[in-house]
Amino acid sequence: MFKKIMIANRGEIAVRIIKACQEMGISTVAVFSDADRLSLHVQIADEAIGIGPPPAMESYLDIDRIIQAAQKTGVDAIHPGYGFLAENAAFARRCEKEKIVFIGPNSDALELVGDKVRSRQTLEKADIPIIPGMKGIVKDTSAIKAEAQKIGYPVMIKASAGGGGKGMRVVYTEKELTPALEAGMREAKSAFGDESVYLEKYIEEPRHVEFQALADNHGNVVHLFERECSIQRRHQKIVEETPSQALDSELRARMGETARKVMQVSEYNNAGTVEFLLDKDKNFYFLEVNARLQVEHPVTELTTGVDLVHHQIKIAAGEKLPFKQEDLEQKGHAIECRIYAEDPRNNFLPSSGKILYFKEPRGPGVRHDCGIYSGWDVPIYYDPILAKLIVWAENRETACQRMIKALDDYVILGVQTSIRFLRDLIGHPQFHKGETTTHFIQDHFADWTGEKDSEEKQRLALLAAAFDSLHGTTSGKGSQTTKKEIYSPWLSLGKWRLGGK
Ligand code: MV4
Repeated sequence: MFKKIMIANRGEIAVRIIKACQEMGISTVAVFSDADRLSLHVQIADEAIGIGPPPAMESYLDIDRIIQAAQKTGVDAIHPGYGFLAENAAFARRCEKEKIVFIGPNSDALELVGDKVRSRQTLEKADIPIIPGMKGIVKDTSAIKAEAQKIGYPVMIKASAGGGGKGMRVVYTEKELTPALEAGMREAKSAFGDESVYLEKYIEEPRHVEFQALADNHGNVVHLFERECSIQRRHQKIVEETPSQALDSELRARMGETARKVMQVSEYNNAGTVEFLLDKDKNFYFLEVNARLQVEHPVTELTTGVDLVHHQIKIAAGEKLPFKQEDLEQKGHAIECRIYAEDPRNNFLPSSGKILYFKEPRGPGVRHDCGIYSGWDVPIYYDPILAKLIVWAENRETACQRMIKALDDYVILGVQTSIRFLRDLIGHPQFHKGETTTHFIQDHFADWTGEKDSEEKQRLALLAAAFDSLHGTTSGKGSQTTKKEIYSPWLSLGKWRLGGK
């Protein structure tokens, strides 16, 4: 087993991974940009090392600096978390070359699943259901027109290097095709440096259902059932849950077997997720592989009892999976809400500033994966996810009630957050019925304004914050690297302000 692991990430996911390492008796190295000197992940790691200026391109995305930091601290392995370098085949290859274990898939598999066109070709040969569409990239417009005719409108333009909805366009008639192609190619070029696009049949109002998989280095592959992630806003997931209300046990088994086959055919190892679109008639189509630990992994952990980060580390160290498919089952229901520093009343604009006060919900079946503390400044440079609130209960109804109560109990002052929006979302009758498609937010929350927290609740929370500060019950902990700067948020609270920037 590894002695020392570097976590090449920040925020709640770095904290999550550091804790897993500590549980396994593995020493941890955090990395931090200048904007993250005082961040929680730095404070809880055994060691921490600076990797450069705040912009991610010069720190968390800089392969040379990360590798140098790994060599300097003498780590055996690097866990990339999600985002940043997690799905970067060049980074995985570099780790392989430097004899540092990359805790994730091998670089060939990473490259294959990152190439939408090539993975469609590979998987189609293996009889995996893919969305009907083009087999390869064609650059000339008249040939693409003919393809669109063959597929049948509406069609969707996608970037070959794509993901995250960039370069995507829905086209309903032939007349719109050429301008949409040009726009899609321009967007793909600027987002991925590759203008290649292809066409697929457009699936209307699909559900997004993904299957978690684990594959060891000895050919064993299991799936850990599905996550329903249809509730998204601009390709950003907001709420995830498992089990999906759209699957029965027969469909679940078929999709799960398909997910395993995708992993086998791609010669994939470690943790990965196979995404499907599910149409109104319950046809499912392979969408893509997410070659990383995902933000929403905790709902799978709570319903299967499997710690995905532990297994990622064990697989990377060469261990065999200790369970078979038939050993795994889903128990109860789990829901996750992502807590962002953003203003849902103002087009979800990121909100930066100091966390003046922070009280996390607690209780049976409540898990809080968190990257912040009272007094910490939310930097403007990165994805504004602060924490994730995850609940488990025996059934969906109770899980919803538990989530609503937990959101009601959750206090963050100083920055705007999505908490109140999430509470209304989980409380919506359509959500209650499990009728969640990718159009949910658009259909039901397009012009949500919501209620503000009452003045009284805010005043009470501030009072509690002041009380805490007098008694020193909440304070940041020092760390190896930042010991000199032991920090008391209460000395630098500044002006008491509730709004956030
Ligand atoms: C689609 C689709 C409909 N038809 N492909 C969005 C992100 C990217 N990874 C794939 N996406 C979609 N691909 C076809 N042929 C609809 C979407 C889509 C979507 C998918 C999953 C979750 C939310 C979504 C929101 C809008 C569009």
